[in-house]
Amino acid sequence: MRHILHADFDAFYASVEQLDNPNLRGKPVIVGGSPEDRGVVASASYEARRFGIRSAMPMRTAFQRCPQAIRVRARFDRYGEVSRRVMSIFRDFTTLVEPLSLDEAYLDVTDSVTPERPPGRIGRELKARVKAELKLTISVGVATSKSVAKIASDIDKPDGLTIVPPGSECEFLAPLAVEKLWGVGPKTAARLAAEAVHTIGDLAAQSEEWCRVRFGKMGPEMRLLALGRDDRAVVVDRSRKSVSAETTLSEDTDDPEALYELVNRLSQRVARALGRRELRGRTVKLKLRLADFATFTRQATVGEPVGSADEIAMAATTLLRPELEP
Ligand code: DCP
Ligand code: MG
Ligand code: MG
Repeated sequence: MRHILHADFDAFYASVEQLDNPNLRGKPVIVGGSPEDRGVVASASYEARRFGIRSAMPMRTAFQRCPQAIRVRARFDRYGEVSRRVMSIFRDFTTLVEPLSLDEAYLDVTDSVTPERPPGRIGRELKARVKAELKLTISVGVATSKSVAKIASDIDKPDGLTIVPPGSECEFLAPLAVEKLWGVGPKTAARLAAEAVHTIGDLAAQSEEWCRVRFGKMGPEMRLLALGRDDRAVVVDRSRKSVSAETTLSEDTDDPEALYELVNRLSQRVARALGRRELRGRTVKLKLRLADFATFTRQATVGEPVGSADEIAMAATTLLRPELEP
């Protein structure tokens, strides 16, 4: 049996801003673009969430909900620095660390578990070290698989520690909304709801055949996750092969101008990340996700390795253009 932790910072960008500027502490803080530029919320402090402010919401809506909110511009370099420090704390606990994004990672702590040091205790130690060294809180889920650990870390935010003891996975998952499962987006959830499947328990109760008939190959996989079964290993980030930036729009758009502008912004982020590591890239890849969550990629290998925002944006725009044609 394996013991997996999933750790994720609480309100990551907003918490870093509150840490660096004491005037922001205890206040509704939003990190993101300006309302005039159709900016969206990247991260909202828990004080701001009380007003119903959420990630990916238009900044304008956020200020309607909470006019006294304080907006700060994102400082990606700073978040990257905090991220490197937290990952290095994680690596003190185990070499098996798989970062998922700047603010979260899976840790396989199986080999560190002893009768005196059960997995839940390791989770507690991890939270304490991050708090002591970085003055920031993480939420941690402790389980026997990645899927359950990730769901667990999210369930008691902020500053949560949720332990799912071996054998109790089904019981833990059963009452939760089916959207909590990896790969179940709004569209799949709506199709499930039409069949009166609302909770993970509802899905777990269906037969493999039932799932396959309705959802194809994905069906039985979804069912296994609903049963708390997930054999995916924690994969250590080997030498970095790519640098990426992505965002989710709060509202779907097919406006070419808005999309080109977005490509420019993301290209700037990629260029900054490359610059920090003194890297350039030979292949530029564009990932698009449509309203129905269908995701596809287009890529091109360029003659001369690119590093600047303009070079990257040029290549990415060339990939995007044919996709916008009717
Ligand atoms: N982020 C973003 N745009 C999004 C979602 C997230 O730019 N649509 C950025 C800002 C977040 C960071 O990624 O601070 C981490 O994302 P999380 O989903 O972990 O969200 P938070 O850490 O902000 O909040 P939570 O406490 O829910 O984890
Ligand atoms: Mg987070
Ligand atoms: Mg996260």
